[in-house]
Amino acid sequence: MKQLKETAQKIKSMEIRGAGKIARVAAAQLRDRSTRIETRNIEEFNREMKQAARLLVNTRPTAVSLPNAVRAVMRYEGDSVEEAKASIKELADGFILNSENAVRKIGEIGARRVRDGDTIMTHCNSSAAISIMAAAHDDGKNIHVLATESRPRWQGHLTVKQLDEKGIKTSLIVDSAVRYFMKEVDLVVMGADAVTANGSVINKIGTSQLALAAHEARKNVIIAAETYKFSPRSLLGELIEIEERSSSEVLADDKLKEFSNVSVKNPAFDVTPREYIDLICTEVGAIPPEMAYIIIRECLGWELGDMGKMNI
Ligand code: RI2
Repeated sequence: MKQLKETAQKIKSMEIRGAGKIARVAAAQLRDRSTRIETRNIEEFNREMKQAARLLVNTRPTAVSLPNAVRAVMRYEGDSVEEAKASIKELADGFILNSENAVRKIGEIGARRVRDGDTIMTHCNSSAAISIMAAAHDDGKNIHVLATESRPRWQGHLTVKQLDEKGIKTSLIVDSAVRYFMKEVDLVVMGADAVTANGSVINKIGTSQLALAAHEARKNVIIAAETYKFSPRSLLGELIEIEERSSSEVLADDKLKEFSNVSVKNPAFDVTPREYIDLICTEVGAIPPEMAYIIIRECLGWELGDMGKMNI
């Protein structure tokens, strides 16, 4: 359990981060955990696996990719521990491979919406969004990216580093400059932590005001999201929980202590209504947000039936 707990802690602290990445890491952790469970009793094995699954799911509440990945692996079958382990390995490896392919495919599909000479604005650090920009660049399109810092965790620094390594011209801007620069923008490309049945997108805090500024300026907003970021539970009326992170990410504890009447609010995500989104680019195609329901039914249908049973 030690390794799993350590990884769970890294996901919590965001040493391991990004909705797709934490999903792949969780799948791999469940697979690795299963190999280390020594019992030959299937009931005991199942209990241990459930405990591991719960630990991973409880690390971060917003990114739906995480419970979706865990459930994808926890669908394993087997009457014996040996069979169960083989099934877990197949499901986990399959999920990871599909996920990597999905990010690549999203790049191919999304790049078709990028024109030569476009200025693209992005927010936070999304591997799916970067896949689109990288594919457009590889296609020989000359693009310029405006990347927000994405406070308080500065994921924008990762974005500019990754784009720089690919040879893409990028400007780092402060989060509050998005409307100032919107007139220069041709296209906004961002990632997602969750997509609900009604087509709303939950992504890094600041996404909704960026989308609002783009909408006002009549600029297209593309969300890059693998299908496993869509929320089957939203179909049952469940709301996506917005993670509230530590105040120390915004203001150091000793500074905060100097005040008597000040608190810090630090929601990590916000909700962008579908009206501000033109397209959600998934690995199975670029869809209008109104079609989110279809993705949930077609690609995650199994999950609905399993939800009660899994109990995680
Ligand atoms: P990919 C991140 O969350 C960002 O909000 C980003 O847009 C989203 O996950 C998707 O990232 P955080 O872990 O899966 O930084 O596209 O809180 O990499």
